[in-house]
Amino acid sequence: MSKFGVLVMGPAGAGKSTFSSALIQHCQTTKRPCYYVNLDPAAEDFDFEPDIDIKDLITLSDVMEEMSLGPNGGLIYCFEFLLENLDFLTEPLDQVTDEYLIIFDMPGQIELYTHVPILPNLVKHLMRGSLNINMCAAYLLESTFVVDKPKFFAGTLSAMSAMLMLEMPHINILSKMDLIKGTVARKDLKRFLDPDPRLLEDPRKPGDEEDEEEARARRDPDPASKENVMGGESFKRLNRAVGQLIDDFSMVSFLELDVQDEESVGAILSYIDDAIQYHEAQEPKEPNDAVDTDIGYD
Ligand SMILES: Nc1nc2c(ncn2[C@@H]2O[C@H](COP(=O)(O)OP(=O)(O)O)[C@@H](O)[C@H]2O)c(=O)[nH]1
Ligand SMILES: [Mg+2]
Repeated sequence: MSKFGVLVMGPAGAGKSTFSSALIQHCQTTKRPCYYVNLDPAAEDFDFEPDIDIKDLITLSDVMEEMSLGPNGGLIYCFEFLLENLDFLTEPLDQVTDEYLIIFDMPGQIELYTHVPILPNLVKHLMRGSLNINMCAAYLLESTFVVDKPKFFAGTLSAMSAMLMLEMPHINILSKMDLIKGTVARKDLKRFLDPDPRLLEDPRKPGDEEDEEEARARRDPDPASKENVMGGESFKRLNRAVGQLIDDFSMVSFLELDVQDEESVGAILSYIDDAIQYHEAQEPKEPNDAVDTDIGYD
């Protein structure tokens, strides 16, 4: 029997827990059972009580205090501890049947998604071990990043790094769309949803007047000053190369999410379902065939 799940990832504050709650709410409305796993050892408040909470195994505050670690080192320690105690996840998840959508709500420390092999090992255990969960990654990035292009591209690179590292079906989501509604024109937004590598380049055409930053750079000959570094030709070349890299892979595009909008949540869930092939695995059921278990949300 297969199981089905989604790994909700992304930087701190991107809206992962809010999206997880919206998914649970949507599943309840559509009478679909789901199972909520909190893997953020620092998360305190939940709209829905987790079925599994990593804090019952280990908490970030205890680790930071007892091991004298900071929040990033502490988080890595928590995940290393989880990997040594995988029964904590395996035993309860073993009971979850194929009707359920298992939602893993992840922490936001970027280290987890970029250069340590902890997450790939965890994913391998969940997907390829005895649990055999069909999983998809949902990587959230805040839509407000589109007003700060370097920030947006940095976020896009971290999404890409997670994609390459995890080797699992992956969708990218631009969250908190309500915050930019009416402030960013549709055609400008399109260049972010399907990132345009030229976005990072200087938008001015030759012959345009120099802007304030460039004028400052010209007046200040210090090669190490921020303006000179940011406005320099090599920095522009680097930006161009980053844009080109994202374009060459042509793997990164974003879906829009407005958690307040039931339709938007439902649309994202359809993409997740396609990626994990949820519907193909469901037996045709009688309309009143309720799921007969007492776990999770149904
Ligand atoms: N306006 C707006 N705020 C949001 C949205 N999603 C999350 N937030 C807020 O962003 C903050 C971080 O959200 P949270 O879900 O805890 O982020 P996480 O750290 O990625 O789990 C909270 O204050 C949320 O209320 C959204 O869609 N719109
Ligand atoms: Mg959270």
